Amino acid sequence: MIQAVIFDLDGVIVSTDECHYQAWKALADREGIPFSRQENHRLRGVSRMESLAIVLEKAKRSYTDDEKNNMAAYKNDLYVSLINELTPADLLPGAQSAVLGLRKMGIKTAIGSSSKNAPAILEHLEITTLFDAVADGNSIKRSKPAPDVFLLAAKMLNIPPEYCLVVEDAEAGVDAAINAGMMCLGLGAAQKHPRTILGAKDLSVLDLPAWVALRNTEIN
Ligand code: B16
Ligand code: MG
Repeated sequence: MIQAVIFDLDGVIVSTDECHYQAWKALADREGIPFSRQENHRLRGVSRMESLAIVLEKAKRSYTDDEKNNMAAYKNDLYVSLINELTPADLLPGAQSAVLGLRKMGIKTAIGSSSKNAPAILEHLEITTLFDAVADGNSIKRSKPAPDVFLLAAKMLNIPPEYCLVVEDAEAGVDAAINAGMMCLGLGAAQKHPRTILGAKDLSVLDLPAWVALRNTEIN
């Protein structure tokens, strides 16, 4: 039985990839470190400081903790100025109708995101009230692929992990869902991940509420 669906935010509900890329790229350029869109893919679903460590892999020198904290703050200031421009028009295809359809069926909905900016992003998209719980980077110590953010979402919803379906677009996120003992739907780059129960390009090519309803009928 699926009683709750936990949505990753970046790459599932909204694409903030380009905003992350522009902000990391500005930092990398300032420091004279090579950084490409391809490398940016490795940052999907991982925390801010872990992302910085990946950006610094190609740096010519090592940095102190103070310097690293300053660099992360510089990147985040730029990123926040970019996400401040988000509007409901930036919702990814099919995302909002999937959430609304599930809620109509009585399925609980939550966000499980590594981002500390998740609450602000939801506000800009005007969808905060569509979720029964928001678990994000502000409330966890270990980010994906650790299961923490999804386990926290399940706890906030009061639903056991085995009754939760996670929707994810990143390898680290699929691994986090499986590590949490949950089912996982893989989107985009994660659609062919071998540990997903189902894969799709995005939420517009799949009737998620209908799929959940059918699966729950089969299980009963
Ligand atoms: P912040 P998700 C993740 O969001 C992003 O995919 C990842 O690129 C980012 O580094 C991470 O949030 C932390 O974001 O710097 O805003 O705290 O995919 O888990 O929704
Ligand atoms: Mg993501």
